[in-house]
Amino acid sequence: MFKHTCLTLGLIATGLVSFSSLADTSHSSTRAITHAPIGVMGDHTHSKGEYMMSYRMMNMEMSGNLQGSKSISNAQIATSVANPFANPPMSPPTVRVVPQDMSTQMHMLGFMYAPTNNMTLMAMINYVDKDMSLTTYQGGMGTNTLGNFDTASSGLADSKLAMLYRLFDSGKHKLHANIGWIIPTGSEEETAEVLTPMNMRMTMRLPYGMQLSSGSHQGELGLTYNGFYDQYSWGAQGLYTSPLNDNDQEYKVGDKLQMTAWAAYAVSDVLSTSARLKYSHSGKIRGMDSIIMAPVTTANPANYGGEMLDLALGFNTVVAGKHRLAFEYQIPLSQDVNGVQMEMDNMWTVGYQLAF
Ligand SMILES: [Cu+2]
Repeated sequence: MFKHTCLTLGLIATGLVSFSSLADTSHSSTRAITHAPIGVMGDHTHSKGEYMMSYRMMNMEMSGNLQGSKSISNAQIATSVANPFANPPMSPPTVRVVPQDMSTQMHMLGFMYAPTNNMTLMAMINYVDKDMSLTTYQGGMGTNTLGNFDTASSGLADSKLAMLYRLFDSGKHKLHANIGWIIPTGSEEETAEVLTPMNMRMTMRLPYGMQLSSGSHQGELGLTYNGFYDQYSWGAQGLYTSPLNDNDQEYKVGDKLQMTAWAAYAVSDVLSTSARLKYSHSGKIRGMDSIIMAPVTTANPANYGGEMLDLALGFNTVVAGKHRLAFEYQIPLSQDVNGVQMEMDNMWTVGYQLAF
């Protein structure tokens, strides 16, 4: 993991140096540094009458499992982690299916419009693609494995409408409020074929983490600060997201608090580099989907949420005066999950933005 991260960061740095020497003299009013790192949503407001389109792609890789903040092996999970749906001999006393790897890609299409100088409206549509590989242990006990299988889900995820309201703007310091509404436009009833401990192939509803949508309407409230001085910019954002209703399957995802702070340096007008810390805290799933009752860690609503601290490094560029391209690479510094959950390895976001 560490080797891979170093290699990737090295490649980014090499790319940065060659890019900055290529594109440093073009003059434009659009400076790369005026936007936050691309992983930050709702970071900036627009002036009256401005529009912006954006496309982001986010990729996240996970592998192995954590119990709290410590690694836990496959065999330990299969022999010691209780199955909350135990009903022997039909359903074993411990979890018998263990997640191995997961990758998530999210495509985000965004639109911004400012009807006044103080108010920017935002809409976002998301498409998500999830893949997970799992190992099934044989029968109700022991450490013999039956085999591996993959599950996948893809489609429209939750959408978002938001208003960014400017509270203060001196040019050097800017503060706005984020008020958002997340709309459950995706499905929370995705299914896939699984390999059971009894060596049967069955099509079942996928656990919560593999669904495309939370299924609930959610409210989001926050504050975003941006500061600018000379070749430097910095900022911070706090966002609190909470479901407003139980979904149709009678559960809701946990509340989520996200706090991030960043600093950026303008190598030139068209290139800036950034470093960012990101903290998030989210709660367990409340309630449950009575159709999701498999002997796998991800089927337990208590195995959701936790605390994470991440570090992200990135760059913003402006090409031909108005096309913004940006990249950010994120690794966890610490993870403390509720119950037993997969471990996040790394995440990256690439984005394109065009204002007109
Ligand atoms: Cu914008």
